[in-house]
Amino acid sequence: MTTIAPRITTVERHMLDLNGRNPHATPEFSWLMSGITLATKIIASYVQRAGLMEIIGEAGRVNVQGEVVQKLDEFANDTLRRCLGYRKNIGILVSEEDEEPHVIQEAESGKYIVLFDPLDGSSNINANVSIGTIFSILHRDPAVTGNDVKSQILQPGCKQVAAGYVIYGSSTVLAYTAGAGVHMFTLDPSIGAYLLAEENVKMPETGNTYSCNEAYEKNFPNGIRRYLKWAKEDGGFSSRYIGSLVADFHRTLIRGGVFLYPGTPKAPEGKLRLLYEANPLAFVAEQAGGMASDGEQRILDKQPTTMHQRTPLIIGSKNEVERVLTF
Ligand code: P6P
Repeated sequence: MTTIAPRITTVERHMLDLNGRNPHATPEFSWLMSGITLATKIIASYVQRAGLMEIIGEAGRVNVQGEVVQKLDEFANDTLRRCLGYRKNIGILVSEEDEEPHVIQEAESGKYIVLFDPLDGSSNINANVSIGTIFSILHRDPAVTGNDVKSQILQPGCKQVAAGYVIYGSSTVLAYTAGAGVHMFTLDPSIGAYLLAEENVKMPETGNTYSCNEAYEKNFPNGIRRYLKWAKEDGGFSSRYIGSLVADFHRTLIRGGVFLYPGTPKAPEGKLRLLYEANPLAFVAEQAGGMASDGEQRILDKQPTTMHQRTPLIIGSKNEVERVLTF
């Protein structure tokens, strides 16, 4: 019998296979996700060339056609809106870049809400540091009638149907969950396909790495300061901080440890956004066996009050997050 070579699983094939194992992974859901994969492939091609664009003088100036070349994060935002804006089953788009949501389908057909940070950490691009796209998918809440768009959007993270991120680094990696584990894909740019790299990714339960911007340490809550003192003096921890959320989270998912972006007296809610940064990464973290808290409660239990609200974030290995909370 001829042995068939191991199956090449694209992310679209993987989502269809999930059908049944996850009630949300329906073919129409896969159609929605293909809008995200298409957009992130386009963004990846531009991010990889960003340095070159700088060299050939296109970025941030008027190019030969006389068009002003968009900043990369504006480009990423427009690309996501274009790729998602015409998928009949998407009703509302929420972007970190846009103050107001985009209603693209009325309630009956557009049952999904897609929220995203199109290019988080883009300030790092000219330092050639990995940056990323973070996305979160909700169902329109059938209990909310009429055009009250904001209350459709303001659902706690535990209601997410799916979530994930793409990290544009030495390779472009997509990690997503639809509630049945976390699965990772690597983009093969030569064929333009995300190929399955790892299924059911598990975050190590412990990890002796802490990740935070220690420049603000003096302003952190006392419990966090006590934890950092323990980690350095007794825990034998090492510190890793890239300053790009997706990169710091991806490392934490793979190697374990804890990422912290606490509040300070000047910014009591911290810097990171709840709806399209903390919630999606918290969903991924929990599906990989990790944990995510704001220091008081589970991130996924937080009832949002405004679209762009911020939240303190402690996310990573279960045992490490629990240890932080004991302080
Ligand atoms: P700080 C990047 O600007 C970003 O939004 C996240 O990607 C990153 O985790 C954070 O800000 C870094 O903030 O205050 O340490 O420079």
